[in-house]
Amino acid sequence: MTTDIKAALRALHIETPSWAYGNSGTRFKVFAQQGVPRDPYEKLADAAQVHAHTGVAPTVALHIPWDKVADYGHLAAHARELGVGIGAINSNVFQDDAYMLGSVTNPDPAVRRKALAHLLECVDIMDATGSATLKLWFSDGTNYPGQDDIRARQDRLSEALAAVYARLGEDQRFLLEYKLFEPAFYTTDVPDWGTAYAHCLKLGPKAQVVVDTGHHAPGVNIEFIVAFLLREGKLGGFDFNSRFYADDDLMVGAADPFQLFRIMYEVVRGGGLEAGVAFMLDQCHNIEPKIPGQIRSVMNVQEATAKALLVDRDALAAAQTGGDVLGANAVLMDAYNTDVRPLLAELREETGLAPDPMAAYAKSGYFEKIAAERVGGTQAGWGA
Ligand code: RM4
Ligand code: MN
Repeated sequence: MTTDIKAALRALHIETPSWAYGNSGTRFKVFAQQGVPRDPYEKLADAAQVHAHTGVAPTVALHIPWDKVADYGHLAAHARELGVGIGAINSNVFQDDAYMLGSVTNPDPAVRRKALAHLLECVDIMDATGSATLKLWFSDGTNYPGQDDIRARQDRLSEALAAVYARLGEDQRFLLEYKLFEPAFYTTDVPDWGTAYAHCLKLGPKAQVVVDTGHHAPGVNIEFIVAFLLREGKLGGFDFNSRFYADDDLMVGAADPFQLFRIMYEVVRGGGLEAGVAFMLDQCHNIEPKIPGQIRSVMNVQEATAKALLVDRDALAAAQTGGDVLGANAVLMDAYNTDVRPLLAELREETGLAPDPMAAYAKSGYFEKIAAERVGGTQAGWGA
């Protein structure tokens, strides 16, 4: 039993986002931190630290154009030298002046062409870096009733998605991300999993849905969405983070570790650990140090997964079939209430890692090194 759980935990890969290593903040203030990377190469070096101490974060998601470089093949080779690989390529059609009224759903065909050209360029970058995954998130929507034709915007979206889909290679896929609101306040063109699912279903197997845990209304049962999408073969991945109010981008498992456990239980239950689901973090560390913030987040996902793997599935099934409501609930809660930290410490030691990644990073001297070395230049942040 423990051997199986350990094997599953060793196989679990959590992808960190390049943008988590740069400065970020709110619309009120971005607080600069010491030692922050000045370019994508330095972001990869920081991500490699997270992998070095946790052993389960071997890939890094890029965001284009924040991670624009002259030679993507060179960047991928640099990543390999650091012991990590390039993960999902995140497109960005939300920061150009042209996109004020939308990108792929903009009423102006010239803007739509510009947005599509960027998405196709992202597939070129996938080719150059060996990435198999394109992540599409659109900030498109409207602020006022009557502002644009809701239905026509779906047609435009559908057309753009079909063009991107047609450009994908054999082993490439795209993940369509939904978000309830923000920056659009009245309608959003991909507001929920149902909209994303419908578009992906029409396109085929290389189009899947990505669940950003911060992109729902309060109280939405995310594990239900996960169970449903997995059952349909349409759960492409996660953008993990946690929220108290809106799209807070706080550390996954910090606000609601029980929700994370419930989500990971449905992943385990639905065979998601073996189904190529991408477990990505989409977070910003505004007030906490960034590398430890990522290490803590990776550990939180690991802990929730370990607890999910501990659920006694036979006992649960027996209680469920027997209509034993309290018994079934108790099986789940027993797993959730188990302290899995000793198991994870043991697992790390078995693979030659320190048992406590947070302490190991703090002792490594890496932060002192980057704080001293990374002086001058422009720190990376949103838009760079
Ligand atoms: C969006 C969405 C995307 C992420 C950007 C930075 O809200 O979550 O996944 O790439 O933010
Ligand atoms: Mn996201």
